[in-house]
Amino acid sequence: MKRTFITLVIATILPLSVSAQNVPGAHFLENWDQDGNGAVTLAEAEQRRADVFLSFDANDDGTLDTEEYAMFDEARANDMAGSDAGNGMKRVQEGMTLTFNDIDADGSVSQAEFLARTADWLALIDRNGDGSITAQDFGPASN
Ligand SMILES: [Ca+2]
Ligand SMILES: [Ca+2]
Ligand SMILES: [Ca+2]
Repeated sequence: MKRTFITLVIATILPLSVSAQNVPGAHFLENWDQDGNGAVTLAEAEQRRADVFLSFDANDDGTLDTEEYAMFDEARANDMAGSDAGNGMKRVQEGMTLTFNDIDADGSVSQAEFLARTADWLALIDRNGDGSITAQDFGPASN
C-alpha cells in the first residue's frame, strides 16, 4: 500500500522536473550510468550493450538478424521521441545502427560484433576524450 503511494508520488513529481530533461544527455546517462556517478565507463557501456543485445535477440541465437534489428531500430526511435535529440544523441544513435555494428557486413550483428564495437562507440560519443561519457560530451560545444 505504502509502496503504491510512493510510486504515485514519484510519477506525479517527475513530470515537473523539467530541468532534468534539459540537462544534455540526461536521458542517456539515466539509462547507462549504472552506478550513478555521472560517468559511463567502458565497462558500464559493455555491460549495458550486452543487456540490450540479449533483450532484442528474440530467438536467443546470439545474432541480431534483419528482423530483430528492425525491432531494435523501432524501439530506439520510440525511446528518442520527445527527448533530447541533440548532437550527442545523434552519435549515440549512430553507434547503435546495423551498419555501425555489422563488422563483417553479412547483414546481421553477432553479440561479439556488437560488443567489439563498444570502445569505438564510446570514443564516438566521448567528445572531450576523457575516456568516459558524461554530460559534458553532450549539448553545445561550449560545455
Ligand atoms: Ca558510472
Ligand atoms: Ca555480421
Ligand atoms: Ca567524456
